[in-house]
Amino acid sequence: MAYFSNVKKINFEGAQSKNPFAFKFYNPEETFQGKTMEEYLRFGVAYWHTFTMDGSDPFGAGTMSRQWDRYTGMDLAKARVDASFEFYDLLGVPYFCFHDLDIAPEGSNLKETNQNLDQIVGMIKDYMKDSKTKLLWNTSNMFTHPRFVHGAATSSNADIFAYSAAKVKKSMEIGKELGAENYVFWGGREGYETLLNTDMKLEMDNLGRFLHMAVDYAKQIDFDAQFLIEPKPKEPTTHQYDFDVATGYAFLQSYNLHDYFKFNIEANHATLAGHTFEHELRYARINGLLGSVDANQGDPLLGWDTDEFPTDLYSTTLAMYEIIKNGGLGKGGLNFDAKVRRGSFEPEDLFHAHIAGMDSFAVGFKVAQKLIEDKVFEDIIDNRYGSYTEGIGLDIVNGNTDFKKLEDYALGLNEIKHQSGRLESIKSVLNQYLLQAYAER
Ligand code: XUL
Ligand code: CO
Repeated sequence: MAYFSNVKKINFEGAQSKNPFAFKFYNPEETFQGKTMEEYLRFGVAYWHTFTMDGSDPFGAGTMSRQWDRYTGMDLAKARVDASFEFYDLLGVPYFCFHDLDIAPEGSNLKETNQNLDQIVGMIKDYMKDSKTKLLWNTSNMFTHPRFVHGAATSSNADIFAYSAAKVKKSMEIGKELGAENYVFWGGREGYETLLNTDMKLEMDNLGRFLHMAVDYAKQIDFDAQFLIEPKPKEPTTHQYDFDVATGYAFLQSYNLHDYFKFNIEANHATLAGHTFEHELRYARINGLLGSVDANQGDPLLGWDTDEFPTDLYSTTLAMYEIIKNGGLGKGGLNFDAKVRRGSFEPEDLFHAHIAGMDSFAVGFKVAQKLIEDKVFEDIIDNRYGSYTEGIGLDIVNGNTDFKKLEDYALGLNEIKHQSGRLESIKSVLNQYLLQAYAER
């Protein structure tokens, strides 16, 4: 049956269009550096927010009106798969992502859960034969079930460590079966609530051991997906071990895992860690670790992960600046780890939300391209750090000096001259570029 019979294929109509079911800026066929916008941006739909979750929050019941919700159990899981591929085709989106639990219900034991998964994975595989939509990444949900109350790979209970390994093993097999381009590790419960009952060293060592076993198993089964760590500082756990990119990178280096992992960076996780989205992207990029993106935005007035669809054009522009500077995302993509608001309960809202997100990143992409083409930030930065291109600065950068020589130099300095940082002027130039993106249309 059709779940979205009111909706026709979403096409690009341009900035003047008043059709709420059309792209205004995302033109999948427009090319940049020999790639189409579709190939460059690699948008993905998050299965959990779009087909599985019902709009409930800690204070209230679900609100979403979803035709597939009249089914239960495996029938519901199958109806969701039908709905998902209808949605991908209408939206024309190239990728989707899921957790094991999003696609199939848990059975009464692990064996039964795996059998449920096998059935649904077979069905997804059949759909994928005719659909252009591919699997950007999959992952394992090791946070919802009460068995993960004390964590998964960092649980105080060794049985849960083993159970978690079995789940990730199965998920990797599923990833291989469906041709996943990446595999994500988000450790929602890998952290601690209080140090008073926590052996932090053992927990972190165990996480290191766990990830090494995952790397080994991928080799064994020839699963060539890029492994990604998705940092988040807190929520649901008070303190997560992969707090942010810098903390995650230190962890990977300490446990000799840095050759096997990159980062999946989520905007709302960045802001929860007290960083901007672009900070996390930059940190990963300059260390060669920018793998993929969970595209969303938080609410600066709230202190939790609101997972809103991204519409802030400053943020999408500065994010796309990092992504273009990175030469694109390689195997990664822009996965909308975002949910419609509880009040946006109609199925059509799922289209409006994705259109808003895709258009916002398309604008960001175009503005960032122009900023880079005109070397706006590059010129400002080259000029600001010009003192390192000659004289003592060049000696510092080339390693041709030491404290004694620097002291001699400093003693001879009479007057130190600075130049203005020009922040207000730079922000006004950024506004100009953003507004021009519209003016040119
Ligand atoms: C939770 C979150 C997850 C990961 C995958 O904040 O972002 O959905 O993306 O487990
Ligand atoms: Co995420």
